[in-house]
Amino acid sequence: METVIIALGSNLGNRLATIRKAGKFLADLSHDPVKKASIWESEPVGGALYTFYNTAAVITTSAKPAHLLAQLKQFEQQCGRETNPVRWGPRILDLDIIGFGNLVIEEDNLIIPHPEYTKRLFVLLPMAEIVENWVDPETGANLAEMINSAHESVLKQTELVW
Ligand code: PH2
Ligand code: MG
Ligand code: MG
Repeated sequence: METVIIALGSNLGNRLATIRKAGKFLADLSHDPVKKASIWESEPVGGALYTFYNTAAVITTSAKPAHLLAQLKQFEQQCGRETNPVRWGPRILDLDIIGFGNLVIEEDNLIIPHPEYTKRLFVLLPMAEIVENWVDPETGANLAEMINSAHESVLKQTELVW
């Protein structure tokens, strides 16, 4: 059984309804109760448009990383995400594997830990609520260090329940 950190993002459609639906999906997937961070309202970073809801969750699973990735992708599509949008186009749902136990994987379509999360406050701040003691297995950096060196961005914690 491994502990897996998943980042969630939505900036298209009914964002709250989609994140709640994803919460049910993750609960079905997880062996143990899902740990959920707050929902953060977050200005788009990079080329993205429209304000996001971002959050993070911790699940436990005995699935292999590639299998879990396939399950997440399938659920994104089931929620209406288009398969071939422009890079960083608006998305109904984005589910990213951030960390998978202490694994380090570098394959063409699966890089763990997630290659960009270390600079993204919209991932790090939700993570800090639910996995305070996370240390990146590749770099050895802890969350406080990553948060201190992350890109500046505008985000605000909400009281929305999911
Ligand atoms: N995801 C991106 C690009 N930019 N910006 C915010 N605020 N939140 C995201 O989830 C996000 C983004 C690509 O996955
Ligand atoms: Mg993704
Ligand atoms: Mg993403």
